[in-house]
Amino acid sequence: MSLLHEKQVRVLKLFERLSVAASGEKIPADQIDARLSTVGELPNSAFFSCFLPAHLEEAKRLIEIFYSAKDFDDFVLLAEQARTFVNSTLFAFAAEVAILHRADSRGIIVPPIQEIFADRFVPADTLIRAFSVATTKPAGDESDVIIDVQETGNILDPEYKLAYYREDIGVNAHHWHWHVVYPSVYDSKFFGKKKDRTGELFYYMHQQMCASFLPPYQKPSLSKNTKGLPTFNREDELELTHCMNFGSPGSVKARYHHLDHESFSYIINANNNGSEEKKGTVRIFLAPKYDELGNVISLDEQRRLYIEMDKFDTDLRPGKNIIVRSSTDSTVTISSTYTFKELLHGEDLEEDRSEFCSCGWPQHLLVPKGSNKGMVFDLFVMITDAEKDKVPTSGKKLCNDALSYCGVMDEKYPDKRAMGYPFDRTITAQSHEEFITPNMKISNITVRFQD
Ligand SMILES: [Cu+2]
Repeated sequence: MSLLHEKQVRVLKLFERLSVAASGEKIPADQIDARLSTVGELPNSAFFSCFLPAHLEEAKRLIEIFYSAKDFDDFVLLAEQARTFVNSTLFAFAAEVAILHRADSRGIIVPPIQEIFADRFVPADTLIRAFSVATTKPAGDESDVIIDVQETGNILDPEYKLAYYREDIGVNAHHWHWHVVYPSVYDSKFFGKKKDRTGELFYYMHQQMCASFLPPYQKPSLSKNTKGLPTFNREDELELTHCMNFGSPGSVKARYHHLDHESFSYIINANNNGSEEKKGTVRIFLAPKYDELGNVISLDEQRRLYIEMDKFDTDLRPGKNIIVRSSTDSTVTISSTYTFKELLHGEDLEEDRSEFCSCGWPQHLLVPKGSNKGMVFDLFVMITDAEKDKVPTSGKKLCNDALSYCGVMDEKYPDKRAMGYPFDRTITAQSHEEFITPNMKISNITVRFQD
């Protein structure tokens, strides 16, 4: 086992069955490290919230205690003690921030929050059924237990229409992780490092999360439009045994569904009218074309609904260029996520992984749900001069997987333009024709949800 793998396994142990760690055996008070004397105020039964100043203050203290630990062993020692008496969510938050920011933890991947706190992502009745199946298995039966998550909610409740999105495990895990990468209690003086454009990124990432909702009622449909993009529900499984002890040697999993789409490619025809090769920044956005009554949404209103799909640089030869870009290469989505089990095996460990490597929008939610009849979207593409968009970089090729929502480690945000450009400002143009310049193009795409 490499040193990094060894560290990875020690970190995973800190999160194993964390929900119940604070209700286990107590360490005698006189044996608790004195540095931890200022934490442990919030009871484990309380809901930790980043919106409550007292909670945040305690989290900040714990982050700084963990970050100040003199070496990795010292950090693990402090964390092993803290997890037994600190509120478990507060602990997870502080420990993750410390791990993702400590130099001696570089390369370690924190386990997925949905496995750490599976009990917060899966309804209680599913967990109870899992218990009853796992504990009544015949002796010697080591097969996996898989329990279907029953849909909660009610179609008569209008809120239910958005449950697929608001309760999506990937969205919530992303949101948690983003706040670990950009903790609101981050004090650049204390950490000795500034993060670039965090306020703007905070606003932009959250605005994009909200814009991804997609009006559930949609009247008009162009049924003859063949340029359709199908979305559908895909089955997935969540391992529960790292959160709870089911008394069974095998896996115990909850089976659930989430929105997904087929991967696709953009094919963009671009003309370089100059006589020299140029670098262009391709910016791709998507927004609904009609409101719930079937009226075309005005451009200035629509601009707030545009979600960023991708942004990348490309070389443009003089004359005609055909740019082909796969949806899986998107710079808003994360390319790989790991389960607890994969991390235990030491999968994909790399010394130069940073907190930014594990941040990004879930790939399965890149495309909005659309509707059964087919919902029409405007797909907007713009190419700008990459020389003018460029920000100075160190040239180090670190993680830049989901740079649009997560930024790049130790570097400036990799685009000189405002986030969301060109939809970051009021648009006075009344029509697409008036708005569009030769470096832009809008096409219609129909997104059809297949039940
Ligand atoms: Cu948030």
